[in-house]
Amino acid sequence: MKTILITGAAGDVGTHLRRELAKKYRIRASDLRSLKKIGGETCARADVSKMADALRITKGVDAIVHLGGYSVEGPWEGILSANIVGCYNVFEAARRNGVKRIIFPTSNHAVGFYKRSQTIDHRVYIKPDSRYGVSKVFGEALGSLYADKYGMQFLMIRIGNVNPAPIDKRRLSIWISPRDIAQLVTIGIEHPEIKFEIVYGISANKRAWYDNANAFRLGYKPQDDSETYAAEVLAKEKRSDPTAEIYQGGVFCVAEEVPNPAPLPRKKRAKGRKKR
Ligand code: 15L
Repeated sequence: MKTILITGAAGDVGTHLRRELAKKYRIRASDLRSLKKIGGETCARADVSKMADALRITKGVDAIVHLGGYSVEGPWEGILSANIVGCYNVFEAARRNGVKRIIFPTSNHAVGFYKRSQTIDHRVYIKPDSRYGVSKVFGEALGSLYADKYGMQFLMIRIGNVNPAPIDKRRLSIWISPRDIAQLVTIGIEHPEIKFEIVYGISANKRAWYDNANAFRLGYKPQDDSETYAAEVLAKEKRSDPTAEIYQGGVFCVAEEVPNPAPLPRKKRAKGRKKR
């Protein structure tokens, strides 16, 4: 059985994945925050903005799902340390520890300034909609470098929104169910021919604005479609900013800060703010 490190394991996506993958893999769950053990997994508290922590948790694993980081638009200091320094540390620690396979959940916000009227595939030029989106592009670029220069293998999943059900109109286009994201991550761990691939992390949504041909080529067969929830979601939809309505990234295209669903522990947050 393969041992898989999941960073940022206490977050929503991490928690869904740990549940979905618990029977398939030996999971090492890691986070800055304290973790409640799921099944037979092992837990490791770590701050990946410190190289020593990144080296410790990446030792002896077969693959890494690097979810850890700032997951929305917010202050630059937080994004810099969690998503730029943290991402570098995890990829570099993996290289030094001989871990070849990394699944990097990048984001729809790496290309959020494409219009909703457009259908885009994995080859489009990046159009980040936020500092957060830029940090995801950094992860994609770093993965590309480590694939070409060091022969490491990366599946970049530009995730839409992972949730048991879609929560609004924009998410009807970019929603992915927990079992579908688990399927994509499994492809990232198991597919024998991955060197560097970008796919979109969405279910089989009728309203998708991505052409996810690259994921299908790698064997992805999504089980869910947000359309099942469309009537209910649209009935509750509130008006949002007209600019946000035009672009795929929605409110990330106009906001300086989006509420963080996974805030840092208080001590770290205060440190980030002071330097602003
Ligand atoms: C993301 O990249 C975030 O990590 C997640 O929290 C959601 O905000 C999602 O995008 C989204 O666009 O809904």
